Amino acid sequence: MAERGQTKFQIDLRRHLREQAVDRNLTRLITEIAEASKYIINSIRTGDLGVAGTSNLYGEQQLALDVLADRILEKRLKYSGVVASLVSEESGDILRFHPEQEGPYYSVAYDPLDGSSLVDVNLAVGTIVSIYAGDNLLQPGRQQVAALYILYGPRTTLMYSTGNGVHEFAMNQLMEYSLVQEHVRIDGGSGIYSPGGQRNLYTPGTEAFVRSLEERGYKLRYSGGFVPDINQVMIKGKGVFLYPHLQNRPRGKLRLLYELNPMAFLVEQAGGAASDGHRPILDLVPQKIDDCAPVFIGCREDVAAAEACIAAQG
Ligand code: FDP
Repeated sequence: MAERGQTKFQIDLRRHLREQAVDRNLTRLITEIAEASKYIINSIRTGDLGVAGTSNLYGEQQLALDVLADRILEKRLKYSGVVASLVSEESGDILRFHPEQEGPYYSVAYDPLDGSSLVDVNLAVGTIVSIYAGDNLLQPGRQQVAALYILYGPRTTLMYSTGNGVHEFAMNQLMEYSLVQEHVRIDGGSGIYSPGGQRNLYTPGTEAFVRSLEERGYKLRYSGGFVPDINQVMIKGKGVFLYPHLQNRPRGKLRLLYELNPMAFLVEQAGGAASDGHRPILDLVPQKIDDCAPVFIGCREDVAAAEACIAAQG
């Protein structure tokens, strides 16, 4: 098993998927996404940072980069021959295809460029992907067969799971993803917290939870980007991220299909937990592709403490 720091640069993503006995079509799908990310990185590094003049299904103004990243991924997925349906946070339309490859086929929900408001200030952003077998995208997250995110930071890293732990890769000088660490674990205890949303709009339960963390000396570590913030929990192996229900936004902000389900799958696979304050995120049954939910995600103890505060005070 590769440990962080003992980088096994000889193991690339495709080989790792093969060694994990991941089926050929799912391997193809994941490696197509990894290929697409190379073009997304290039766009982030050199592309237009301005607005596109369009808005997404949440009414948020789209950046030219949001639109471009979306197109890059859509094209790759469409021509992979193994995708039956896909939906992007940016377009909001379910696209259906006839998979041409023999064997199992998949459905994909993705956020091509999460953290758009960080692009102009040059902070880390990411791509998040959720994968189901078959063609139904409106399933509880527990039915996912794979999830991954790519973090475009000073380095580009990729974290994936096909249900057998979480594995971290880093892009090398040849622009290939090389294994850094297998079986990433969130078991380093607590100590850091990343609180999303406006504090003055927290409900009494969330406020009590955050106050209890502060009283115990937790350090605030919040970037404002969901991918880097979750990656911090993964790599440090500890801590909790929250974007709770707010007094004026009872469903929170983050999207179940594109953001919460894939991250909850990865975090659970790493031994952590993800809750909407009452139940596991992965058990929520989506009604619509644009459903949102509150989230408390990270080390098990902190998520359980959040649930207890919300049960007591709302
Ligand atoms: P962004 O709006 O910049 O795209 O869901 C997107 C997201 O960023 C997350 O990456 C981040 O955690 C959250 O929204 C930040 O939301 P606020 O702007 O409400 O703080």
